[in-house]
Amino acid sequence: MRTSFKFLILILSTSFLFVSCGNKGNNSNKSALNSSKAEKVYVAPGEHDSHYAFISGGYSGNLTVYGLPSGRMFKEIPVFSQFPTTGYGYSEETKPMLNTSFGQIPWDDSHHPDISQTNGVLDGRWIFINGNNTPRIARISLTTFETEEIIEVPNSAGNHSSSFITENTEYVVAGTRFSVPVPQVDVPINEYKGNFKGALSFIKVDKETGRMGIKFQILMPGFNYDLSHPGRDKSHGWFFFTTYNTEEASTLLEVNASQNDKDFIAAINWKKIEEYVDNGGGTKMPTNYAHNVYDEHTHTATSTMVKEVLTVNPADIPGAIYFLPTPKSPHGCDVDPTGEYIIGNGKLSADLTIHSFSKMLEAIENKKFDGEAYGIPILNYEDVLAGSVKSGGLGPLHTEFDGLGNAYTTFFISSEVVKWKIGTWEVIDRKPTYYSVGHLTIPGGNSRKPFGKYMFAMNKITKDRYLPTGPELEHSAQLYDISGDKMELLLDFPTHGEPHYAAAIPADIIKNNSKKFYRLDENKHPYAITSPADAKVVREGKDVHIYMSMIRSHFTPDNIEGVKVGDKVYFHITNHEQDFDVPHGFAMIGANNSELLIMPGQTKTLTWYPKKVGVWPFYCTDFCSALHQEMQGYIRVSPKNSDIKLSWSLDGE
Ligand SMILES: [Cu+2]
Repeated sequence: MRTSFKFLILILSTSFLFVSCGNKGNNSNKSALNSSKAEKVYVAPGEHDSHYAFISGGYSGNLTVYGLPSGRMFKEIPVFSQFPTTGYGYSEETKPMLNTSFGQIPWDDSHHPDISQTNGVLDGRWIFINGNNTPRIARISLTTFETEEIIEVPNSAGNHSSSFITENTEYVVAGTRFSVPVPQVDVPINEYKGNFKGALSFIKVDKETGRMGIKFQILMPGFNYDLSHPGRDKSHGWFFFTTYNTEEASTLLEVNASQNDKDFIAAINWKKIEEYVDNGGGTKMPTNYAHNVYDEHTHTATSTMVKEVLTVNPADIPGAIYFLPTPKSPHGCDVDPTGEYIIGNGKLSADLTIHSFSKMLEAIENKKFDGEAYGIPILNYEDVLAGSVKSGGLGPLHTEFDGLGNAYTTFFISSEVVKWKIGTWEVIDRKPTYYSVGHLTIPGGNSRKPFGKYMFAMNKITKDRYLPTGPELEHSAQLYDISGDKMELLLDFPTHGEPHYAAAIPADIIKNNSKKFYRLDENKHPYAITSPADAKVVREGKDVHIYMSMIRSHFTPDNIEGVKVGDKVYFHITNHEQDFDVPHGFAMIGANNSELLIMPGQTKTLTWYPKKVGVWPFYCTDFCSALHQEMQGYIRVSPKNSDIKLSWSLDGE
């Protein structure tokens, strides 16, 4: 009685709280409880979100899929990190995906996803993302939502100005943040100046298959290449990179790399360099990097070491590269949908600098230069300046566009998003974020055709936005409706890892192409079996290969005898279901790696070392039917020197 009375009081006081907050007006963030905002993000049971958002996982090394406007998390796609949930990076088939010239690297720091494009419009075929720490670029299929390819990037370090895509997906670019000796050599660090190089890699993407290959690397002066953006429309054929540390300092960078009032945006005419390379230009340099490809039909990845890379010295291609002076250590580098404006955000500046592409071409035409750096002409700041946004904010980072002539820029230090008008540079609106915003994303907002409607900001710090979970809180994204003149905050939702950039796309472009299961008649895995009747166990010396089938709710074979301590047992498991959303799991007691999650029609292999004599169970980890608990079997492990014959039971025997 007493308890229910307390409960009633609680309900009354809570509803009072809600009402009073709602009445407080717009200056309180509690106004997000306002019912019209709730309706804008509410996706009723059984209904689908209108957009996909692919948010980088930062130090998770992965990419996470969310729905908009609900903010619901749908899937974590393992990319550069082992993922025990599915066995990615643990199964024999996926281990080669994480191979590099440094050996197996089970982790990375993933930053900037970008969706493939045709004619500057998101086409939803693939999404690319960079590994920042051990430089790599991955390609993920937006049919299977699986990582299909990872290419290591040699001569690079802190692969940060990546992975951005030209408007017909001709190239995905991978620019180094840290300059390093190229090729690597043991050298005193104080000999940095003039000796270190910044490699900007142009990775060609095959039109049909998406297969990647490094076409050329431009060996730029030893600055730090922070972010980049391809030209669009009229500036298609060019790529723009922000630089900092044009001082080429090698110590106390937080002071010494901020000495120059202006660093540069490097403008690179990649079509001109491509032509030079196609005509035999460039120098082949010996190197060693991994190229890992996952085959959807063998369900298996292979890793190949590549021994050579084509390098290009900017001095050999006059007229291909120019420097645009840009104030105060620019971070973000963004190009508007028309391709005319290149926005450099000086992270130590309050204002945004907007360069004009046509003014740049004119200055180049008239050879109006203000000196050069390592043979690369520097243009006059005033000659290329289109305007600047006097924002009054602090720490501008990144800009996206709504396709209606407006731009949106994040300000890290003052924690806000500022909306401004392209051409007049006037600030139209500003909204706070909670707290310390990094990137922001508008679906298609970095392409020729933004889809508008939503913008979401990705915050570095979450503080009081959710129930506390100890010292670590998930980072946060905040969703805004941008369909009106003023931005409207609709929703907070947590994101996994540290979200850097994100890509978002209307769901209609990809949802109908999403694969529902792998066809068994296309399964070319060398250890696949076509039906449970083909299940068998084969001994090859100390290796025992189990050709296993799984189908609701049974493993075939299920009771295996004749395995000995010191053997190496391979479970090659084919999921024989041909039905949407029916994976099975596999876990073996004492396995040193992971479990497996095997999709319908797929084959995966788990390696197990029997270490102890006895009878040991394995079971299905993914609840698959009412008799899921019965989906189980045993392996009998006998002493090393025993002579028990291999035997097993098949379906119904
Ligand atoms: Cu099962």
